[in-house]
Order: sequence, then structure tokens, then C-alpha cells
Amino acid sequence: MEQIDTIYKAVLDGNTREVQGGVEAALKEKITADEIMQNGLIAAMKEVGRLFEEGEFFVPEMLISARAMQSALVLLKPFLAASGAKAAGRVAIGTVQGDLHDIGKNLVGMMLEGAGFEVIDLGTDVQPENFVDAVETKHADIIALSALLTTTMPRMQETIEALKVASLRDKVKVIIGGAPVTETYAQQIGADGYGPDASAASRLATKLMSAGHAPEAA
Ligand code: B1M
Repeated sequence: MEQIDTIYKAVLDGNTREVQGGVEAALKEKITADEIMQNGLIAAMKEVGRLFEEGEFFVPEMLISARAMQSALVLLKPFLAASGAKAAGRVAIGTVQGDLHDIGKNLVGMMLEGAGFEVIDLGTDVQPENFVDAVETKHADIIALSALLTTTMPRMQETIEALKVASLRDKVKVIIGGAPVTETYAQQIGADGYGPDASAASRLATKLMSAGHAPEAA
């Protein structure tokens, strides 16, 4: 597991070149993309969060580590998003208003693509109206909301309210996730489901679509 250690340390150091080299070497050694993700990249980002909480890391260090991790996602994407699957439905994904964290959201998007979904990435800091617009004009079957801050979680409920105001709530499924989000919160705000991680989110989307919500034509 030498390559995994290299990747882990390189993310902590924010060393993009070493992260990418480590990922390429690990893939050559037939280490799975999932293992690289879980034990190398995600484990390192958890440690970054811990160091930030303890005052050893500050925002710039967090940002540099995040960039290094993002550079690895590009390399892993082909292995996570298996090609050839038919469009299972259309998902509009975004990080809610006020929230700039996008690594988890990007990962969820990739897993959804891997499960055969067409993914419309609305980016970060997405206002409720933009999610509404994605349903109205792009005919999204599912809205996928990500939040990493406790202070931005309420924007999830506001997005659901905005869908109701636009009379679109029954036309779309809403799934939510992100580190501070819970199943209980999803129930409280009337979301259709919660995914604790990217794989779970993609399984949930597939389940919701097969539960009778047929993809709409654009
Ligand atoms: Co921020 N940050 N950050 N940050 N940051 C956290 C989230 C924090 C927990 C750090 C800490 O204190 N330990 C803390 C939040 C505290 C809280 O609210 N409870 C925090 C803070 C406070 C802040 C700032 C306020 C700091 C400041 O400025 N003083 C600021 C806010 C900026 C803003 O958004 N307005 C800020 C800024 C940043 C950076 C820009 C520097 C950078 C983000 C860069 C980027 O994303 N491009 C950053 C980072 C990197 C982190 C940590 C270290 C790592 C987040 C990450 O990418 N994890 C984070 C600490 C941590 O999480 N341990 C932290 C890896 C990623 C794969 O996991 O995103 O959880 P995650 O995604 C998971 C699941 O949650 C799930 O799937 C993924 C795994 O498979 N998931 C979904 C995510 N979305 C989903 C949606 C779904 C389903 C599942 O369905 C739709």
C-alpha cells in the first residue's frame, strides 16, 4: 500500500504532481479507483479537516490540498464512470447557495454518470431559483443538493420550498447529501432521499428512477 501512503501524504502536502504520480502508479499496480479514493484521497481530506479544526491548517492549506485532490479526480473519472450505460435519467447537481465546497459534489456527479445518468452540473453557490430553472427548462428528473456547512444546510429546504412555489415539486425527486447532512434532516425538510456518500447517492438516484419516475424528454 505504498502508493496509497504516497497519495495520502501528497494530498496533505498539497503536492499536485505527487498526487497525480501516485494515482497513476497505483492504477498501474491494479489498485482499484475505489480504494485510491477511500484510503488515499478521502482519508487525507478528513485529516486536512481535522488539522484545520485544531488550528494547524488554515484556509490556504485546505484549498491547496483540495486542488491536489481535484487533480486526482480527473485521472480517476474514467475508472469511476463506466462507459456505455444508457441514460438512466437527468440529474441537475449543485452545491447550495453560499457554499463553495465542490469535491464531494463532483464525486457524486461522477458516480451518477457511471450509473448512466446525464448530469447537469450547476456548480457551487447555486441559488434555489437555478435549481428550479433546471427542472423547468432542462427537464431534470432529479435535483441533487450538496452542502458542507451547517450554515448552508437551510438552503436545501429553501430549494424544496422554491420548487413547491413553482408547482414543480411533484415533477422532480430531490436528493441531498454532504458531511453535516443526515437522513433525519432529509425527512424533516421533505427531500426524497439522503446519500451518505457518492456511491449511495448514485444507488439512491437509480432506485428513485426505477420507482416509477420515468425520464422526461428535453
Ligand atoms: Co471547508 N469546511 N470551509 N473548505 N472544508 C469543512 C466542511 C469543515 C468541516 C472543516 C472543519 O472545520 N473541520 C468546516 C465546516 C464546519 C461546519 O459547518 N460544520 C469548513 C469551514 C468552516 C469552511 C470555511 C467557513 C472556512 C473559512 O473560511 N473560515 C470556508 C467556507 C467557504 C464557503 O463554502 N462559503 C471553507 C472553505 C474551504 C475551502 C475553499 C478552503 C476548501 C473547499 C475547496 C473545494 O471544495 N473546491 C475546503 C475544504 C477542502 C474543506 C474540508 C477540509 C474537506 C471537504 C472535502 O472536500 N472533503 C472540510 C473538512 C471535512 O469535510 N473533513 C471542510 C472530501 C469530500 C470527498 O467529502 O465533500 O464530505 P465531502 O463529500 C462526501 C459526502 O459528504 C458525500 O459524498 C462524498 C463522498 O463520497 N456527499 C454527498 C457530498 N455531497 C453529496 C450530495 C449527495 C449525496 C452525498 O446527494 C446529492
